[in-house]
Amino acid sequence: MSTAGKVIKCKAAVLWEPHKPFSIEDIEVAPPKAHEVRIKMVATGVCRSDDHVVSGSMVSPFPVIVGHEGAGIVESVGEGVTSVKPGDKVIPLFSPQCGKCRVCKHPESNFCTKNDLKKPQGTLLDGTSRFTCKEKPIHNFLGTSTFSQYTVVDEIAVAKIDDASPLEKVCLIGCGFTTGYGSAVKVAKVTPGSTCAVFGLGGVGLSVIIGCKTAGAARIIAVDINKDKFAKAKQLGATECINPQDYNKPIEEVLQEMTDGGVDFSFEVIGRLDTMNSALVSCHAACGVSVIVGVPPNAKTLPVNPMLLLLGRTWKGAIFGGFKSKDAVPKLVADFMAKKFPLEPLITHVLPFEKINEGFDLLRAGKSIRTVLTF
Ligand code: COD
Ligand code: ZN
Ligand code: ZN
Repeated sequence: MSTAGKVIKCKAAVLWEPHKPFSIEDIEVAPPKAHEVRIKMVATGVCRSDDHVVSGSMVSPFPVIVGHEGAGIVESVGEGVTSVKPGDKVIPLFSPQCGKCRVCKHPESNFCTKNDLKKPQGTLLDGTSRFTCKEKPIHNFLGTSTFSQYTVVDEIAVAKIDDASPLEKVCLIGCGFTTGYGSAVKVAKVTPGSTCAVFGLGGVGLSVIIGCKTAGAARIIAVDINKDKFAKAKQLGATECINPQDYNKPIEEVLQEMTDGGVDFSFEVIGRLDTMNSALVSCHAACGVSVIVGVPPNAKTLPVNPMLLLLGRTWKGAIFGGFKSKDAVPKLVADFMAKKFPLEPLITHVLPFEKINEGFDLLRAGKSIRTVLTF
């Protein structure tokens, strides 16, 4: 029997307040309104930003259903939806693409003004949410809320992908993989034969390495204080791995000496101010490009000597790997299907959705690269 147009009762992981575990609840999901899409989730990754909501370091209205790295199948669509139809495989987009705002019309930029990331309202574009639980409205998260058996998203925040794609893998294209990979191929525009340094070898840093390798970098120097991360980094394309704790001088000096004055491209994928500075200084003073990928601590700033930029360095950053999401996600899935890059090495754990708290324990203990929850 079709569920279109009806309220769907299902399970979701609700966060009632910060610092508490996820609570699996029976919720109601209202039908999609005009220009909205209701999705049956099939798989979702566990990303650090979801945990930032739990810990309170990312501001979001409560109660909330988080999760933003998912993949699923369209259950029904609201009036006026043309880009997807029931039965389509899709990836929700936490960074949407309205196609009409100044940013969407800019040839290079991607951070659409219709995002719910900069000043989170916890709603869809119309200012409301489709979730209720125990008669209370439950907030959305980044317009995606993938920790639910069903979710509703705006049409500008969903991309149709290849019918044959394995959703329990390509869900990573919804956040972590794309953030890292795009930082190399789209934001830095890594060139063939170049030398790169990647600071931080979590799931996002490893995805930067995949991007550098795909772009044809000749040397990829992986930097981490945890040497247990080196084996996987090498497997994915790192040519050298270094631990700053093994040297009695700053790591930027080590990198400058190793690379005739500095690397061509450096990436900070940790989210620390000191390593953002090290990454900047380790790229060549006249022709280096340094990309900030990690999110810095709330409201913290970094003093910078302008001379670091005056000689010709470029310092930049981007959300979602600089990709215009609705255009790029189907292409990235097609590239994965064509074996242009792997996702499997990033997935260390697969758990049933009900074990979501276990997935977050693995993340907090540093035991997982990516955990995928399946519905
Ligand atoms: N020097 C070198 N390495 C270090 C240091 C240090 N001082 N401190 C920590 N590290 C290493 C750790 O050992 C670890 O291996 C790595 O850095 C960090 O890895 P993870 O697993 O903690 O992190 P990731 O890869 O999952 O993600 C980290 C980001 C910083 C990139 C994270 O903030 C993020 O996901 N940013 C995405 C930005 C974004 O677009 N957000 C919007 C939606 S998510
Ligand atoms: Zn994320
Ligand atoms: Zn836009």
